[in-house]
Amino acid sequence: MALQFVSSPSAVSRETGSELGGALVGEPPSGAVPVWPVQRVFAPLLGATSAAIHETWLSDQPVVAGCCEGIVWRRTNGLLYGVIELDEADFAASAKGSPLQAASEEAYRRIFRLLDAEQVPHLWRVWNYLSAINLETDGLERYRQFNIGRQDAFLDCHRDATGNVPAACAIGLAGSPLSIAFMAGALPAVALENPRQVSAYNYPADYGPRSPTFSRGTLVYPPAQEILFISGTASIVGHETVAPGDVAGQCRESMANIAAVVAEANRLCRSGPYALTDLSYRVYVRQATDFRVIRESLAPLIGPAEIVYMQADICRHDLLLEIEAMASHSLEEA
Ligand code: 3EB
Repeated sequence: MALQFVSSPSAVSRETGSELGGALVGEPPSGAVPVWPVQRVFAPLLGATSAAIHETWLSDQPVVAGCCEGIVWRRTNGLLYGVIELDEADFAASAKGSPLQAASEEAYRRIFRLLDAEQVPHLWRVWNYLSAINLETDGLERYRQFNIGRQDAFLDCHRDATGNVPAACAIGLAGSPLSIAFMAGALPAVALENPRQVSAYNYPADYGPRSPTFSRGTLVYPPAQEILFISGTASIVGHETVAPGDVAGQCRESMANIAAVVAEANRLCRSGPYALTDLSYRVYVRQATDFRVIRESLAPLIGPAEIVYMQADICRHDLLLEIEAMASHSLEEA
């Protein structure tokens, strides 16, 4: 397969030239970090056999590297992976809302400028991390500040802020800078929504002055390949949190939502059907003490699939977990 996702407890020791980028999840490393774009997701792993996991996208196509306006990126034929980290303190003097709002808007503006310049205009998947995501400052929760900056950048850069929007997650990590990784492509994604949920870009104003700009999932098309990205998915039906305070109930609702997005993917995909048991999962757990219940609740629904669990904060205070997933199929050339 042209683009491959690999996960390993140790750093890829020597660069092979096929690395596009990835993430370093878990404890900060004591030694060297990879030279390719790596998103640092420093959060305690739960139930893992290693302190950290190196996740890497590998390509069998020639890879070109670049760095622009603080974005470290690599690209190959038809797709680009990049990472940007911004320090909110650098935006303290901004006239536009809070430092976080200004940093979020600036990060997305830079991403869109890069994608235009590199002619990979279609944002496929975005991984957003910020610190203290539920903290209210100046009367507005920080996640909601982030949503204002993100949506402003989409609108000002003449991007759709509804419908054709990327898959995403937005997660709180203690002590993290604003960190955004993204994958973009030359071909548009097929955006997926969930019939059980109001589209996030249509959430009512109860959840903040601006709606979040993401789809429930995307089908994306590297050459001869189809990848399914399922966005961060939580215990939300319609637009409301369900099963507050009930961690097993939130597991069931989250998986019912993922199953509904997979069903949409299977309606729209070009490859064969996707199944819950052949996705690879990342699960964000708000309270480490809920981990065992979550693992036991998910096991019968997911089977032996690859699952990485970590402690992190979810964007609504009443959500106890969030689950994201992905899978890849090769496409037969006609
Ligand atoms: C939700 O469904 C839960 O703001 O990018 C999930 C995935 C969530 C992505 C984002 C937020 C985001 O509203 C939260």
